[in-house]
This record gives sequence, structure tokens and C-alpha cells, in this order.
Amino acid sequence: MSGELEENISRAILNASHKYWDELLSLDVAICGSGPSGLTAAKYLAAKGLKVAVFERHLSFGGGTWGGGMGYPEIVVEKPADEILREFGIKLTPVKDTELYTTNSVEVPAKLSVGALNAGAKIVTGIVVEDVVLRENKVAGIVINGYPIEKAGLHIDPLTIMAKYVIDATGHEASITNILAGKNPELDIKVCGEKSMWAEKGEESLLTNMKEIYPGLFIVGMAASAVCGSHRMGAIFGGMYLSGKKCAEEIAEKLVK
Ligand code: 48H
Repeated sequence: MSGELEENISRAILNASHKYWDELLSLDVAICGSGPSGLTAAKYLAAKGLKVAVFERHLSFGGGTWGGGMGYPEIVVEKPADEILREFGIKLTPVKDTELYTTNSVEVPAKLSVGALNAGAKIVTGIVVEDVVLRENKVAGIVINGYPIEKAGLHIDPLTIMAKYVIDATGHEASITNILAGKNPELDIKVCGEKSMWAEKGEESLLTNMKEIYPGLFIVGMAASAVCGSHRMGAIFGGMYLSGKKCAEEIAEKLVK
């Protein structure tokens, strides 16, 4: 490259970003939301050699993990989800006379994202998934826009990412399923809404609530609880990791021959 340094910086960024985005346009799996369930799914899907990207509204990834429990910087995980965290190299401290562990609320999202990135997933931040691409009887991709554009309320049309599967990992909002259900009532997708705190029931139900809610669209983590009308569980996270991993295994079974 020749020219002034400033010009070269700008050109390098634009050229590299063009290549980066070009590679994102057609994916095996588009994951909406970079909380614990989305990042876990991303790692296990990418480890199977699938082309995966996580789209996150905020500039930081990790979703609801960072804040721990009411700002105290530890979260809780129960067996058998501790095995998943060990695979990411996350440190766990047993809680005496229980099947619980505590773990640090900063270490967890940091290492989950490193695990996903090292496996080959991309994490795209500052991007809002505002709709899905619909085909005859199937979700076929996502519709995205910049978070600053959404925040400023600007009328700027979106871009699209085609994907064989989409995962709604948007947490309490279950925003992708809500959008699909709300815009297309004829699809008859029911979003029940989350129930009050009952940690044991909330955790237990996560693996059955994780499902392909409509062809091409999976729900995981808190989004699965919200869609299926299950209980919240507070700052215990085992079900988030377990449902993310199970979702990855189900999709990989369909895509990896
Ligand atoms: C792009 C979006 C969009 C969008 C939202 O909330 P999360 O951490 O989600 P989970 O399900 O992986 O984990 C839930 C857990 O953090 C939690 O809240 C628990 C256990 N609560 C229990 C209780 O009782 O309260 O992450 C979701 C992510 C966030 O980072 C959002 O910013 C992002 O999704 N997101 N990203 N486009 N339309 N909607």
C-alpha cells in the first residue's frame, strides 16, 4: 500500500471488513444473542466444522453473565453442566454439602467466547437481529441492522444473512421467536411468556424446552423458557450451557454427514 498513513488505515479496515462480511453472508448456523447459551452452542457447532456466527446487539458479548447475582461477581452452576465449563478451562469452586459450584462472572463469558472463537465461530457485535428471512415453511436466515441505527430510530434498511439454521438465544426477550410469531400469525407459533422464580423447575425444563420451534429456528436458554412458559431460575446457569450444547448436537446431527 502506498499513500498517507491515515488513508492506509482506512483502506485496510474497509478491505478487511468487506472480506469479513462477505464470508458471513451464507452460514450453516446464525446464532442470535451472545449470552451463555448462544456462546456454548457456537463453540460446539464450530468444533464440528460448521460455519457459525453469533450476532449480538451490544458491543460486549456474554449477555446476562457479567453481572453475577445482583452485582456480586459470582454465579452458580450445578452438575452435570460443570463438565461443560471445565472443557472451556473455567475454574469452579464446590459449594460444601451441595451439588453446586460457584464460578466467576467475568471469567465465564470471557472464556466461553474464547472457546467459541478458537473453535472457529465468529462473534459479530453491535448488530441487532430485527427479523428473519422466511421461505415456504422454513426460516432461512436473519435480517440485521446496526445497533446505533436502531438506537437512533433511523429508517435505514437492513441487510440479510442466509443460514441453514437460526438459533434464538436472545434470553428473556425471546426476540426472534416473538418477531416470527408476531409478524406471521398464520404460522400459529405460541409464545407463552416466562413464569416467576422456581429455580429447580426452571432448570429441569430447559432441556425439554430447547427445540426446533419452527423449521429452521431453534430456541435455547432463557428464550426457550420464555417461549415455552417455564420458570426463571435466577443466577444458576447450568441449563444455559446444557441447552446450548444439546442444541448444537441436534443441529450438527442434521448438517454433518
Ligand atoms: C441481537 C440480541 C437481540 C437481538 C437480545 O440474556 P442472555 O444472557 O441469554 P441466555 O439465555 O444465554 O442466558 C440467560 C441468562 O443470562 C439469564 O438471564 C438468566 C439465567 N436469568 C435467570 C433469571 O431468573 O433472571 O443473552 C442474550 C443476549 C444479550 O446479550 C442480548 O443483548 C442479545 O442476546 N440480544 N442480540 N439481536 N434482537 N435480542
